[in-house]
Amino acid sequence: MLKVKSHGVVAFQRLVAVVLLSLIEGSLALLAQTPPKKAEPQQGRGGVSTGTPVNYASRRTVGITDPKAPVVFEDVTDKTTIANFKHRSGSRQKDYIFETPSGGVAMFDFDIDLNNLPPSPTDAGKAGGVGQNFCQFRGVPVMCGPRGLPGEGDTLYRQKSDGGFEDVSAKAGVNDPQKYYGFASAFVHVDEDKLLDLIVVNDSTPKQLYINKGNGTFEEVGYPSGVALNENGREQAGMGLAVGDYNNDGRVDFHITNFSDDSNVLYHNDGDGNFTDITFQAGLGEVTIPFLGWGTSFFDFDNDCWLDLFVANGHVYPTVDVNQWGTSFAQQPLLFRNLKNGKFERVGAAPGSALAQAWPARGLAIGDLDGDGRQDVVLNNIDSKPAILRNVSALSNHWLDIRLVGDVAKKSPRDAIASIAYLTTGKVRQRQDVVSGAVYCSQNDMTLHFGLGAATKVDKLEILWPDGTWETIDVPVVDTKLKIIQGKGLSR
Ligand SMILES: [Ca+2]
Ligand SMILES: [Ca+2]
Ligand SMILES: [Ca+2]
Ligand SMILES: [Ca+2]
Repeated sequence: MLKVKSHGVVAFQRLVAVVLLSLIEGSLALLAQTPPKKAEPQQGRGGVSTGTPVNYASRRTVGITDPKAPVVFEDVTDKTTIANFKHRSGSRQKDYIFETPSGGVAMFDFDIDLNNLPPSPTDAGKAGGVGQNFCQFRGVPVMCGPRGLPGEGDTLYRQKSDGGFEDVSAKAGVNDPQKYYGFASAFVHVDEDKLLDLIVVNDSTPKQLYINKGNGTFEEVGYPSGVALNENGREQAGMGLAVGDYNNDGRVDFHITNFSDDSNVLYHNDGDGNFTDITFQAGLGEVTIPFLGWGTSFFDFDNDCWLDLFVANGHVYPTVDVNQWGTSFAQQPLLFRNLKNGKFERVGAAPGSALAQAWPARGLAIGDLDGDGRQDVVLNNIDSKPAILRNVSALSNHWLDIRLVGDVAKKSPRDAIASIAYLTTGKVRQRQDVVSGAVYCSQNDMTLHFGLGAATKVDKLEILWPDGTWETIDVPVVDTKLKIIQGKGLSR
């Protein structure tokens, strides 16, 4: 655990802990859709589908700046003790796929068995080496996987009354007998029946959406819901997962990151268990193609009541830096502003600002590190130190942070996971869910952050607690953080 200390011009007012999780994952990554007749590996045991090979004269994932852009984030890493932390994930040359997922970031306020390895690219061409049958990406030897490597099922543990746990995966119908290459997952309310549902994002295999039937079992609806594949009926690399209601229609949508030479994907929740891939209509398609995305989160960086989108990027193949494929190992992060009309636009990177820098990023966590009402960002970067991105954008809009505390006696967890807060200002009704997981191996601050735009008062704040009960709270002030205890209202 590393603490972020107050330092120089960075006036961090609160003690905030940033925990860097050095996790090596045990597993790797159309409208109503139908399963493909047969899953066909597109590149033998290597990589994921990546389109037609194209050579570029320059990188498209670093050094893209806009001199006219305002500075949104300032990299303050070296002003903190985080500067001394270095994450390391296996070899530089990345011979094996498990050297590439790296780890994540968790943010909260707290006052291999190496037998039977697949061929390694380093051994490629060596006489008698195990690398004689190495895997290729565009004709260049790379690590193998995930295709061709054994996957792993998923496990759901149910807590028993004696405090122990039992494995209910098969009984509940979430054990993933196909053994897809799972990356990100989240329990979240997909429909309005007050029962938590589950989405599992898998690498190079279909995504799974499990609807909670309320009797201890789930129904897997990935294909009929439209989230198993993209709009072209293709499996994608499925790394990170953002959950949030970006268009303020009261239903939670999904944004999922993918491989380079493929776009990330935005699924709009149409209701009644239907989702539509609207990535390109929303402006999130073309621009994301050169990037290999990992952690992603919806958050309102400019406090205008509409959720924006952050994406951490970085490639898995070091060899991309010595080939002219238009991509790079370290990549700029992407910030997209919500244009309030169903579309997003990439926020330009002011030269010298954090958005102009390139990192080999993986994990991502969002939270207000300095309590100034602007959401900050922490990236965990493979084989290097993390990056702390302080939000320094113009602070003209109002905001409200809400920390929910559930009542255990009413069978709501104390951390209030599964709660939903609905906040109304004027004609805009925003929704924020208390979610654990998603992003990518990381945990955002579970404080719910609402941008209020020009509003200086909250017209209505409704809380739907995990036990299914509603509570309406009078909000006396804005531009502050409030704690709400189930059944007891505001607390100091
Ligand atoms: Ca549900
Ligand atoms: Ca929505
Ligand atoms: Ca916004
Ligand atoms: Ca801040």
